[in-house]
Amino acid sequence: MKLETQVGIVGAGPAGLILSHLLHLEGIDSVVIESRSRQYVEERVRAGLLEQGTVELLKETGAGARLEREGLTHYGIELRFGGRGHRIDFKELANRSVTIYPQNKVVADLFDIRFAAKGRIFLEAADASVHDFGDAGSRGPKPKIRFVAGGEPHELTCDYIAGCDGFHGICRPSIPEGALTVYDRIYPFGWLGILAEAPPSAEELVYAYHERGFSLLSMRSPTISRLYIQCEPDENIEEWPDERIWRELHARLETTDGWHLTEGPILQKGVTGMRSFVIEPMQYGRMFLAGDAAHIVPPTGAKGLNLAVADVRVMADAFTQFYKSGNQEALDNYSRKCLRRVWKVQRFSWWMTSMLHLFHTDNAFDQRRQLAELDYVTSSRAAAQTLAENYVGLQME
Ligand code: RFL
Ligand code: PHB
Repeated sequence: MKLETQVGIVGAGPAGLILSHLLHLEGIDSVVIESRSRQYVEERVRAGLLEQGTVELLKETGAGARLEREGLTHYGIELRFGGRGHRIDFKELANRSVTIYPQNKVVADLFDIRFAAKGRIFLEAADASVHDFGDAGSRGPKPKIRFVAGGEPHELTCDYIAGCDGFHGICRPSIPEGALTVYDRIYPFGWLGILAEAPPSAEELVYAYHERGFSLLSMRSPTISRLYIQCEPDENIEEWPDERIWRELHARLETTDGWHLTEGPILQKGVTGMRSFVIEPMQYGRMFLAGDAAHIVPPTGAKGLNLAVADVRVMADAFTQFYKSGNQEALDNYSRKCLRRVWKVQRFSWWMTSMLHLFHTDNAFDQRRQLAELDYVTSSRAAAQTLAENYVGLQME
């Protein structure tokens, strides 16, 4: 079947869905192609924390009704080390907040909105491939996205392709080798994450440094906790029965003032590797990459989803300018504009990761240095403010 649209979007994660929603509000047509089922995408447990700017965007564009009801607004986090907690007060230091609201709900809300607006989304689309998107110097003819849906081959002709297909997608690898520069760092550890049916044991998130390794207490709702522990990058989850996970969490989160970690049935568990990754530029001919397709951050700064949203905001503005006036300047500047934020967020995510995790290559000197850094961050207003303004989200340019 032959189809046409203005912007062909590969991937219905947060980046692809928010982009199609923003374009729709500007009267720009798009088609989204997603390899998974709606149920799979809506049940995938991933991010949990939204910056205030992300929350405001969703609310201002009519995608925030459930978020307004169910999101948990937080005005700080706790850094815990040496058996004691130290609060970083976002309200006082940055006059902003963050919101706990799970990524799968963000995605579910956007599916509802796009389908209600008769948005075209092809789910369970197999064998997607991208063609004729030009090269670095010229835009060339109209690009095409080919895919198979409902057992039938489809060809979508569009003006532009938005590669929102995540780290393992097909868009980035379709750009000829040598056209992109890759900046990459793989960390020598991973996170073992659980979802537990237990009321969160703290009101705000707790990032804990411990000689046994990092741990994080987060949440999804007033009845569901989300907890992580630093583990080996290739940790075998089979070797982690529930009791072992709880034992490790108790040890790493323990305080000297009798704080208590509430346990509950573990609903889900998994291991994630950690890396920092950026490609430059984030565009090639008529193809623009956004979100995890273009960059990955380690999750310690809670930035991946928020960065994906920042990218598609810039992209939607650039398309709007182009379709309103024919002016391509904003499209030409897409990558440059995004990368300024991307690198600042990379720096912050790397810094949080380096400060809070145990590195096997480190010695006692490095551990003392990490503790001194935590002491500094929690006792100097200037240092705490630096953490706060990055954590709540840098302002959009
Ligand atoms: P996604 O979400 O990976 O969506 C890409 C979509 O593209 C589809 N796709 C294809 N479709 C068609 N054809 C193909 N060939 C395709 N290949 C792939 C996929 O099925 C998918 O639906 O990328 P997007 O939209 O860029 O969004 C990025 C975020 O998902 C990611 O950065 C965050 O989850 C990262 N992250 C966090 N981010 C935050 O902002 N705050 C957090 O608290 C936070 N915590 C986390 C996280 C990521 C984690 N993991 C599991 C990596 C915690 C964890 C544990
Ligand atoms: C989460 O709730 O999943 C979460 C929160 C903060 C992070 C990472 C993950 O830094």
